[in-house]
Amino acid sequence: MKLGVFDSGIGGEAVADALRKTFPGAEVLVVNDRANVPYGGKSPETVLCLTDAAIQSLLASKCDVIILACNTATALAIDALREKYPAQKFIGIEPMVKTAATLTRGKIVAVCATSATLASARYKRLVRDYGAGLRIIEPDCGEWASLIENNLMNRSHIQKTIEGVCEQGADVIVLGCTHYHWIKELITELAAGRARVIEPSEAIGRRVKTLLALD
Ligand code: DGN
Repeated sequence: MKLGVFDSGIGGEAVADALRKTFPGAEVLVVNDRANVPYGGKSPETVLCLTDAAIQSLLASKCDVIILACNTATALAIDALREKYPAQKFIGIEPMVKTAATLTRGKIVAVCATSATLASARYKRLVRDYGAGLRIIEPDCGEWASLIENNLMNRSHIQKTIEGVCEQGADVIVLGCTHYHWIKELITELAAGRARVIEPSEAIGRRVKTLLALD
């Protein structure tokens, strides 16, 4: 089995690691677009164009499925890519609003994601379909992906944000950008005893199994 993983940068590596654990025998090809990362502040047209160009090697490698391990690219490009390449199976990654809704006790949830993801029609649909009755806090995480990509992120960059959402009562923090996997431990520590932190890496393996009917 051949799995293709795309992200603008190092967020995809976390998803690829999770897939390698779930499917030890699979060939996992990872592509990123370090020349153009971050995608979070780019227009929908640009994100589509860059993602389309970046996945060409995965398409040429005839992957059984291409995983857009990037919330931003999923939000802005997956529909158009599915239409353009109907023979190719795609899986996207979206902020786990549905899971958060089942986990929150206080009905207050924080979604940390890029501004492009938060502004997308796809995310708004997700909130409409699964976020009824929730108060969703969307803190400004605009610089996070770049800081993580450049290995410059530290506690001081996120402490205020995480304290802020916890003080507002959020008891679930959704990591809606795959880059944030790399600071999950720090966020978990800062939110300890107040909010749990969720991300989709393991759910992706389950989606691959379902899509390829492997169970
Ligand atoms: N890792 C990407 C995401 O999940 O949205 C985007 C990071 C970026 O390029 N800003």
